[in-house]
Amino acid sequence: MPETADNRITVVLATANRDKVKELRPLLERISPLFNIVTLQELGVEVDIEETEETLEGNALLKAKAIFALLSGRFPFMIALADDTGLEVEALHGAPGVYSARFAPVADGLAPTYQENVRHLLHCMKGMTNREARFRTVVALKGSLPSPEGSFSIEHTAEGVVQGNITLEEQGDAGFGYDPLFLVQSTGKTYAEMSTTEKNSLSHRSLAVQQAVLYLENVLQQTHLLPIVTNPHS
Ligand code: ITT
Repeated sequence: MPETADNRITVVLATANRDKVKELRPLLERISPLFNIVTLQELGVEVDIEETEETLEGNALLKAKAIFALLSGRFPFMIALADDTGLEVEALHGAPGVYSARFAPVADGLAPTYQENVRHLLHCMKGMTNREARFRTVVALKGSLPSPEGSFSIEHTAEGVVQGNITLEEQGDAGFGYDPLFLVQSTGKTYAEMSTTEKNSLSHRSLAVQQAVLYLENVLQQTHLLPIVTNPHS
């Protein structure tokens, strides 16, 4: 079979967000014997993909497809893995949702900072007693894998959801984005009061990644690739 330098198939993390990468890496550790996980930064790629779809699924696929189209020529086989995440607040009818990165109003051409989005959310929810919310991640995979006959394509999405409540003020300074405002019902802590390991043990992102990993393992098993990939000498 065609091989990458170390015989593993390349998985490119199709995100420009380094905070996501910090969480994704340990979540993908389990498949690292099979796949070489690389970031856009490590590949020297700087790209701004405009998120033009109106759903997390749509934008996750859009990002995975764009990175696959850009980079698949560099590798015999590769998978682009994208993550689109939204915080959906019940009393705000699902906002900021797919617009979570662009929630606070800022001047044209600028992107709001995490802090500006957090303050804007607190402002929008002033006086609201219903503070129920959920974090939702859609992970999209777009790639080509080796098969005994040559290659085949994959395109898949997986979702992870966690229910919580929006706090009245920021709590904790770990994590990123809306983490200081998102209280996970089952723990009594915000994500920002958790270590990366603890957040990864229960987060929306980890649930989506687990589903995506299961899908990949199934595909490899069904196509009898698992032994080929794991044993480069076979
Ligand atoms: P990429 O598209 O390059 O992956 P992004 O930051 O634009 O990066 P999203 O559109 O998926 O990614 O994220 C929307 C925003 O939601 C993000 O900028 C954060 O403010 C917030 N966010 C995403 N995941 C989060 C998490 O686990 N905890 C807290 N906030 C998060």
